[in-house]
Amino acid sequence: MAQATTLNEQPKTAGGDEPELTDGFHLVIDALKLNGLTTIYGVPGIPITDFGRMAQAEGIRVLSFRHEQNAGYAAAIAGFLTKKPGICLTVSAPGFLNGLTALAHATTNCYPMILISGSSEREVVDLQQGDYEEMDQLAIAKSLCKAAFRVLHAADIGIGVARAIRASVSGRPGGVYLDLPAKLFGQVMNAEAGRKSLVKVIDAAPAQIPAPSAIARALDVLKSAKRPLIILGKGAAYAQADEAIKALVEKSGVPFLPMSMAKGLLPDTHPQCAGAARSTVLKDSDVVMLIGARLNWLLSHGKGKAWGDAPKKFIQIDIEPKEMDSNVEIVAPVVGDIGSCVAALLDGMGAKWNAAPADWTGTVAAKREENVAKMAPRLMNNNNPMDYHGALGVLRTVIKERPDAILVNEGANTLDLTRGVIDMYKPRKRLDVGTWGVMGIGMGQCIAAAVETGKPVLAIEGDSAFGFSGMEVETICRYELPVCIVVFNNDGIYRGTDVNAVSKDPAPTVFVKGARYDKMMEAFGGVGVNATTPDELKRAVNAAMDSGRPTLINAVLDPAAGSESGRIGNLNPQSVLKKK
Ligand code: ADP
Ligand code: TPW
Ligand code: MG
Repeated sequence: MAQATTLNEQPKTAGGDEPELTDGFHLVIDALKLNGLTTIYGVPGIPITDFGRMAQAEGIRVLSFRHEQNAGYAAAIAGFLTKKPGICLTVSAPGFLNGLTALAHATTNCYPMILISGSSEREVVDLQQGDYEEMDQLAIAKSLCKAAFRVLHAADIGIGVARAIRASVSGRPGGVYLDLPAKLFGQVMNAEAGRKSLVKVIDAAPAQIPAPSAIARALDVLKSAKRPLIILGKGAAYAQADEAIKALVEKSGVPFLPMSMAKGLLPDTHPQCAGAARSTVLKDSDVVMLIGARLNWLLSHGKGKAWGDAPKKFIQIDIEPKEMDSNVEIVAPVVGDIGSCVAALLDGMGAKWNAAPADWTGTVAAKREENVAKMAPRLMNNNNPMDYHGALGVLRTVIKERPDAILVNEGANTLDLTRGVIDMYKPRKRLDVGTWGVMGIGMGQCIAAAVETGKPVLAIEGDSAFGFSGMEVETICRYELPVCIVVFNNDGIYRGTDVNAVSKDPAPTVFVKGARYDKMMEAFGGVGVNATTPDELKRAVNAAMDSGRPTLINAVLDPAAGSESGRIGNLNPQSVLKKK
């Protein structure tokens, strides 16, 4: 253990001057800066209020939120977008707990993030003597993240921050908790010793090169396929191996299916994209190569009705060896980082690789054209009140004309239909609810997307989904971020039409009818618009995207337009007593 912690009695310098001192506050700031971590998302309070001020004074961008959960979601998606851990800073117990949901979310989604939380004094917490905001935070965080560390001595701050960074980004990325007790911030030590105690993390996420035998095995299986399919997941988007992935897909000629946040890795309009032929390719493929996608519930666990009866062989590329065989047998596991794996596969394919069989690619293309044609007229309707397709037809064009904009999306029908309708053209432009389908990521993602990329953001939000983080419109106005929020207001969760037949209370899924979410944005100086037709919506969104001013458009939708739970109503348990 380092001992330089308590030292108020520093050795005098040669000239007899006072030695230069530093403290816990500045060592944490310096450790973050040394590692290129220059943005913090958080909420101030004891014991980190001054820390935020000092960090700002030292050139760190500090984004102060209205609720820690939203700051945490911002940090999590910053990690996804940048491959560096997003930093969330919270106060003790309640602030920590508010941030913890986002830390667990980051871990579940494989986003690198560090939750830094102030905490009460160990001596008091461990004896449960009732300190201000007392809680054994480290113990609670442990089960919800990849790693959890506590620093007790200023001289260990450099090591603590380095360990947190490495743990979050190496291997499968995820959330890390760093516990900093209040007393640590005020600890003083010699500045030179402090500087020396800091660690610049070298090669934080080392390349993991796949075994040549694993590559050969995977290529043999792919070569044997009559009806191959490539599934791209958000791990592939995270890896930032965009050119190599495009080359692999195009050289192989294999149809590809992007998972939600992998959309745009290759454009959804690419001739090999099978997004609009999803059920056909899942059912009829014989070899499936997964690249940074898990066979979890989002892919029906790789079995059952969605995958049809024909036997399948799975090739899986993932950095996490334990992911293999998690749901079905993986005949060709390729363990390594996606950049290295895809490069090795491309190399192994050599100069003469036979593209995927033309009868299969032709079948997939025909199915896709058929489905696209079927949807086209629905997207052009100008109904009043609007339905989802009428509104999305307009927003689809907005993204087509602005492929650099970032799309944030949450809700049920609002999520499922937006994902299906809006084509993405560039990597990491679509951010959404992720693996848990969690509501509330919206405003945190908008803020981080604008801050980290400098690009305009369009958020398409269910009215329920928006409510989980709606207060952050003030944050968006305060930092003057180029965010346009469209609330699909159908008066409730899934639909606004439920009626409670037995009392005066409203049904559990409905909200105040005719609510005006646009007024929330106006309350903080942003632009609010009430749009009742696709034409009005189009004008308002274009104006917002052109001006970059914080805007909220209340898009009035037919309350009867949606369906229960969007596309996943089948996951609802059924009661035998349920009335018909
Ligand atoms: P989706 O929801 O898009 O299907 P998942 O979150 O289920 O995607 O899967 C992402 C997978 O990508 C995880 O299993 C994770 O281990 C993997 N992954 C993340 N980053 C990398 C990387 N750089 N190289 C290889 N695999 C990665
Ligand atoms: C943290 C459960 C899933 S979808 C949804 C809820 C509450 C809202 C759907 O209504 P919305 O969309 O947003 O208005 P639309 O278009 O269908 O009307 N709590 C959390 N996460 C989840 N997923 C839920 C609850 C849920
Ligand atoms: Mg709704």
